[in-house]
Amino acid sequence: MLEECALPYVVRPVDISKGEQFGKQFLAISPNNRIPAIVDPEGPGGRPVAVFESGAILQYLGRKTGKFYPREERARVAVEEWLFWQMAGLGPMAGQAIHFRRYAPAPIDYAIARYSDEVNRLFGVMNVRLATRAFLAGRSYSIADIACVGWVRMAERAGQDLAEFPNLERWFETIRARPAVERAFAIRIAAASAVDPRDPKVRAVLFGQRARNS
Ligand SMILES: N[C@@H](CCC(=O)N[C@@H](CS)C(=O)NCC(=O)O)C(=O)O
Repeated sequence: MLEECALPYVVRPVDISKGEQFGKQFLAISPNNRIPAIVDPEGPGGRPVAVFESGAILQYLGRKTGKFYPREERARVAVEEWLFWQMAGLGPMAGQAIHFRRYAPAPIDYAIARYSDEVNRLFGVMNVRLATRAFLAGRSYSIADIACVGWVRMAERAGQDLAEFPNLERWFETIRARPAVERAFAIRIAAASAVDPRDPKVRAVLFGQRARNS
């Protein structure tokens, strides 16, 4: 979204494998100890604003720039349906599918099937939707597509073959070819590529998290 809107930005990596997401400074920005989060130094009223949760970030940037988030109510509600559909469905389910397929200490067939099937179903929902529309919310590319594309890119890891979903595949290829998306996909963050969720030290930070009361 930052690339699409040609907004100036600086990437500040948070190494979640080392527990940097629990740092006081980061928690003040993102109290759920998750990336992504942004700080806009020129927020509302000219004062800085911090935003966490990718859907909220996309809506914020869409409102700020007037891009990829239509103002007209009928168009906006369609964008929001698919944005929330990702936040509540595709993102969490694909995340679990990848976890149980790649990171569980021992394979649990039931969990692998449950989450892989659900991603398969969700891909099917997109595939049907995209049979008659160029993009998820309709004719125009929007923050809903931006929210979903990263997960479709991980199809294989989530146990899916895009060839099974021709409309979704066409949508993915169209979006992937956008120069801003190419630039964004090309960003390599050294810390992120070094994360190995099989490393016991990393596992101790990332998995089995329970409530922290301060
Ligand atoms: N619903 C959140 C999900 C964010 C999320 O799960 N981020 C993961 C990395 S992809 C994270 O920061 N994990 C850190 C941790 O588990 O401590 C969003 O869309 O922003």
